[in-house]
Amino acid sequence: MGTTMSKGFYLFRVGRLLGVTLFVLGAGFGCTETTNEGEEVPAVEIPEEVPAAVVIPNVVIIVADDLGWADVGYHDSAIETPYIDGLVLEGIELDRFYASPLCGPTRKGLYTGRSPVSLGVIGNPLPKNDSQSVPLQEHLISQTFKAAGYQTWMIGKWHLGGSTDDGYLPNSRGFDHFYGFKGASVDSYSHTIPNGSEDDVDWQRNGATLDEEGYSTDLLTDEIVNTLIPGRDPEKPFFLMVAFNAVHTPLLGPEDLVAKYATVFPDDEDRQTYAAMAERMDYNIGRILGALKEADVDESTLVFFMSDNGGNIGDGGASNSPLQGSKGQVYEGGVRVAAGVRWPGVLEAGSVSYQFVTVWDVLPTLAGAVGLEVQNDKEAYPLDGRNLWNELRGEAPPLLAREYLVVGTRGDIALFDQEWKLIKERDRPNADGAVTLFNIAESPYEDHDVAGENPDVVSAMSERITEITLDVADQL
Ligand SMILES: [Ca+2]
Repeated sequence: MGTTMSKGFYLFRVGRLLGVTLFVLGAGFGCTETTNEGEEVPAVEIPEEVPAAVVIPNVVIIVADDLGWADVGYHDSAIETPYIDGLVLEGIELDRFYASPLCGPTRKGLYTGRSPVSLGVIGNPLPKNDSQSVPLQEHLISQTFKAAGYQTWMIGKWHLGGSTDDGYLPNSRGFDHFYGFKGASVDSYSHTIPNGSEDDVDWQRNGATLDEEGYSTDLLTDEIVNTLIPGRDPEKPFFLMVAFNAVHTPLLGPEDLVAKYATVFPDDEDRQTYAAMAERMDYNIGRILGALKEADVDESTLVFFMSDNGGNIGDGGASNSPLQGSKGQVYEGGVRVAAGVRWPGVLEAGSVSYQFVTVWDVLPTLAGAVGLEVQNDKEAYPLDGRNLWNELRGEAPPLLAREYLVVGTRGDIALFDQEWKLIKERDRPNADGAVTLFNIAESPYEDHDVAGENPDVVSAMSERITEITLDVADQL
């Protein structure tokens, strides 16, 4: 089922594009106002009924950490996630959204629109040096929005680097405000790095380490709903990145919710706590959506939701059923994740897109949705992602997958191309070099290997893997 635009979209779009253009031009003359000044431009009429408040839309990206495919209510989970369900079902459910199987590589693609291979650093940023960080010459999503006059806020998990050099941290990379932590995960209560001492606090606001009490998911949301949204400059739009540490390990959940899920999953303590973390995250997503409504910007705010990788079904308490595999693996359970986009003033509720979308596409797609051009150096650092806004809305026919390559923790690689998914397993006992091929739309649970029937496809895609990964072969 395709999505149609609401009646006001065309008028809205004219006003919005004009507003952005005016701002960029005005900035060169020291002008800081972004209000609707359409009448001053010849040959374009801005109807009076277009409210100034929606001229330039806000953009909010919410990233869950390690949330399993099967762990959202709209995928029939016993874990209650009414606000995530509402967010997705009130807009477009992205049924075939693909991330990397690991936190760091997904975030690299999300922020740059480029593949980790193109960045030249394919792994997780490291805690003791910056060798796997996003290189400083790369353009980030925050910089595109900042250049267009947006207020830019980063809340939660960074994990793009900065363990030794603050130049890699959000405040140096296009964000006006950063509240959260720079590493891979934190203890939800002590805000220290997992298994660290009490001195290993990774919790800060704009560079100043904080000693705070509270549950991290609640604290991150407090910053948004109590400070940022009410205290914003209403004359400017905002770009908000919210990256929760939930539901990543260490598993620590609010006691009342852990007790609730002890009756739902009586034989699995990890899952009880994981479910409690998930529901608490969902509750806080509801608080963010409520704050948008309270501020009367609900209809002028695009909200995009995704998990950064599949659920950790080992010691992480997650479920990806019926998809195969786990976080860290290149099987569907590691990379195909829950996602959706909501924009009440523009998108009609209740559609599902089966377009193949990758995390690399988020930057060009969301920028395109609000009429911005990505400000990257297109010759030196071209995007791997592309703007799929029309495809998602059903206004253009779906496109098959382009080449999309993901790398798992054990060096396994999957390459998507058109209808195919080739998996090359490495460094695994009894599986070294094993190759499987799936028509991934026909075999979404990876239970029908057709490698033997398609030797030419296997050969060609195997060669492409070697070519694509040539420059990073030493990191595999
Ligand atoms: Ca993750």
